[in-house]
Amino acid sequence: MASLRVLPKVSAASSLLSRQFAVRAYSTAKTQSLKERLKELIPEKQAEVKEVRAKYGNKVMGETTVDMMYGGMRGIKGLVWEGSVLDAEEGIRFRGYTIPECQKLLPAAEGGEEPLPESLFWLLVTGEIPTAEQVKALSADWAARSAIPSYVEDLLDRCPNTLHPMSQFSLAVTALQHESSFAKAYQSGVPKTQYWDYTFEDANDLIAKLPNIAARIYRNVFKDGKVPEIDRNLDWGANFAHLLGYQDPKFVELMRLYLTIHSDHEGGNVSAHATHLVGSALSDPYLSFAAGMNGLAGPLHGLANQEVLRWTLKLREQVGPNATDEEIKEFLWKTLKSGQVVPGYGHAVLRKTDPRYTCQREFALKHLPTDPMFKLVSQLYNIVPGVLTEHGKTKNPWPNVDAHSGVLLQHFGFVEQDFYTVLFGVSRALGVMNGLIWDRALGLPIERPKSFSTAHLKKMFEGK
Ligand code: CMX
Repeated sequence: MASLRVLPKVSAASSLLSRQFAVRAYSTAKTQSLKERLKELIPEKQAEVKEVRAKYGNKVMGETTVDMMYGGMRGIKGLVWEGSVLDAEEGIRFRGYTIPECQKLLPAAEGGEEPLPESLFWLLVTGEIPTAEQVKALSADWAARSAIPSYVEDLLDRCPNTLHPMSQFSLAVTALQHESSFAKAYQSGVPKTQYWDYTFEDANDLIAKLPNIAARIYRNVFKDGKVPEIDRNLDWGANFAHLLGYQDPKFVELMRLYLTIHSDHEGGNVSAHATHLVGSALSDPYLSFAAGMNGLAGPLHGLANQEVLRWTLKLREQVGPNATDEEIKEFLWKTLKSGQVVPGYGHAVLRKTDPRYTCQREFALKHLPTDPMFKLVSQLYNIVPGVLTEHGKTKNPWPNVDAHSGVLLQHFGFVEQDFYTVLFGVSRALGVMNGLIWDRALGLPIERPKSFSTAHLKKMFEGK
């Protein structure tokens, strides 16, 4: 496999053409597994990071103001995240690739068009576009790892149906910690240089098991409690759709797209940062992911996707199915004047329409252009930014990923809004598990930023 080392490096700056060359060149290593490839990449990356630290270690990245300290650390540059970078104007790039580029270059299922989430995971981990064969092998690997222990099944079966699906999800993942290879290896005293290996195993086990956990919650809370078997010949997204009870090939494609685009949004968002932070204490990947999911369950983050559909249905109920723009504006002002946020709009980093929104809109235009709720969401897209701008508070009046996802799901009969954030969580595992694998491969230390009290700040600056 030595020939692989001459492959061109894929970076945010490299052109689409060189990426296409990378795709062709890389296909010579068709049979190499993700772990084998990662094992080759780790020493290269370690050397690269060593060089970057030696050359630029004392460069200043920006200044921290007192406002930033009180303001959610917004804009403070304090994290390294290999999988993706978010540009305020353009949106997310996964290892340098935009969402449309991923849709074009990443392998799809046979007869499908949307990227397979497994292929996105490969890209996140390696920075390289996998071959169809490599993705197939990864799908088979995840299917083989997918079974969940009976104590996790029992735990979920005992949860009251009134316990929010995200709480059940977090509970099940925490319990699954019992299986952690990393925790066992740490206890047995494996050297730090091997941490990435056990983290990789846990990450893949966890990702593989999430469809079974999530589907069990869905079936218990909303259906008959019976979860079908994983089909070893199917990809991760198709299996997940089937476990949930949806066979329509268009829904399966939607699931693949959904699981791809919700995966990663650089390192500072609550779910990614929480996973990274907890992982930095060498808590194993299960405990770290559960922490991230508890953050995703907040209404300003992932829970917004359930809030959007709930709010949109309330809007339709109050103003009727064929509301005029004026009636919608009136409803929007009512929401804002009551002190609530308009869910699905605004973002801490983005200052334009989220490309994750745009690609879901394109899916809708292609597959459900006449759906009445999609028409309403489109009408909102034309109205909300103007109202939020007039309201004058939000720095970004444009829609984010959550403004669109619910309307696609409800079209296929998936109307149980309280479950939507679990779907987001299953996808987010791809991004944050990649983050943890690289954290351990690069030997990153425990996270410990400095804090001050208000009294101390006053003392520092009074009279200056
Ligand atoms: N509706 C009404 N007010 C909004 C708003 C919205 N959609 N978005 C922001 N604002 C308000 C904020 O609440 C804040 O008000 P206060 O000064 O009274 O506290 C003000 O505008 C400034 O906020 P901001 O700097 O523009 O936004 P933040 O970085 O603080 O917050 C976010 C970002 C996403 C939490 C916020 O835009 C929001 O609450 N949006 C609605 C919820 C949502 O869709 N969340 C999902 C985000 C994507 C995800 O993580 O999944």
